[in-house]
Amino acid sequence: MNAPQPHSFHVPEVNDPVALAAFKAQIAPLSLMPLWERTNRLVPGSECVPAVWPYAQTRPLLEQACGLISKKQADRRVLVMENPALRGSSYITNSLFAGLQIILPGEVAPSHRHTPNALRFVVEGEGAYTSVDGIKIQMQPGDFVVTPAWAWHDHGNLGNGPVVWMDGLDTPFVGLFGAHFRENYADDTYPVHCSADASVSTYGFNLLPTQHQRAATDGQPPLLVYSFERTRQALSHLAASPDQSPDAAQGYKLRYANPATGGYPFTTMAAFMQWLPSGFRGQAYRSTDNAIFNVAEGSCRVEVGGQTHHLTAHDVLVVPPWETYRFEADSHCMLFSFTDRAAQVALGFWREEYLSS
Ligand code: GTQ
Ligand code: FE2
Repeated sequence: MNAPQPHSFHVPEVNDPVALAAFKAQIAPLSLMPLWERTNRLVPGSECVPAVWPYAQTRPLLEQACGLISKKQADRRVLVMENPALRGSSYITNSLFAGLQIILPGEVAPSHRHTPNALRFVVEGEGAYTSVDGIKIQMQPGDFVVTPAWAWHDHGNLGNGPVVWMDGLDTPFVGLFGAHFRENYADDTYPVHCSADASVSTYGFNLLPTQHQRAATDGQPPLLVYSFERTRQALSHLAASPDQSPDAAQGYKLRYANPATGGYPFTTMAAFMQWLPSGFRGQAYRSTDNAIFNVAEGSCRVEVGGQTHHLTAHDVLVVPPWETYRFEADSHCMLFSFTDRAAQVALGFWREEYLSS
């Protein structure tokens, strides 16, 4: 008896472009296409480009908008920072939304809720608050504020001057999944049932209520505000400790953590504060993060996309995924940033690389 012949059948080498084109046309009406004719890119990076929004440019425009539309009319008086390669999308990268919001004394941004997660980084001004599911949070410059998905939120300004903050949302994720829900609250403001900083006094001290263990670990971040004061203290202690050296590319860098899990404050977004010491010359670096930076204090230079940008306080920089960039600081610089790293890590996609320059 003969042993079975594993390769006994004949696969012809064919390359008949006319027949292939006819085949493609034949299957097209059935919503089918040949994978071998795929044209989209299969390399890291996106069509997004690096870009800077200098605060010296955006600040007067925010003020101009105040004279053109009321908070009530606008709902949220926000200048959306659109990536120059994504005009019309309202997104700063393929995965993130970023805007600058201004609120005048006495104004209220009416309460609503939506499935996208939101974060605020306070840029300028005193006296604003945001109320998140009835917890009233005072907003100080440099504070990082968390508005979890589906939490009711309204904003107000009880101070004497305008308040500006940067909004970061994961709206494109919700769009990708077709899961964007949104509703307005019946009144302008949701009833406040907690005094200021209730989330901080409960969750801000390495203590967790045992009864709330499940709620605190089911993904919703329990801590809603990370003060600039304490972040700055933690960073300066880190920088001063003898057993810590700065990261070659990022300087001294802290990640904002969900105190109940140690993980990211959102399922999608990560947030960071970093300090570039005076004279810092960073190593070239790239990662798959879609990253948005906001200069909290000081100034620095960034080399990205073949250009050098000088950044000063409150300037916004977007670095697209897998784009090489390099920081330098002559005097010190404090940089806030948020990225889509939480989602990328959870999904197993995130990568980084330090490059020799
Ligand atoms: O403040 O609730 O920039 O819902 C975009 C969507 C801000 C907000 C934005 C929003 C908000
Ligand atoms: Fe909102």
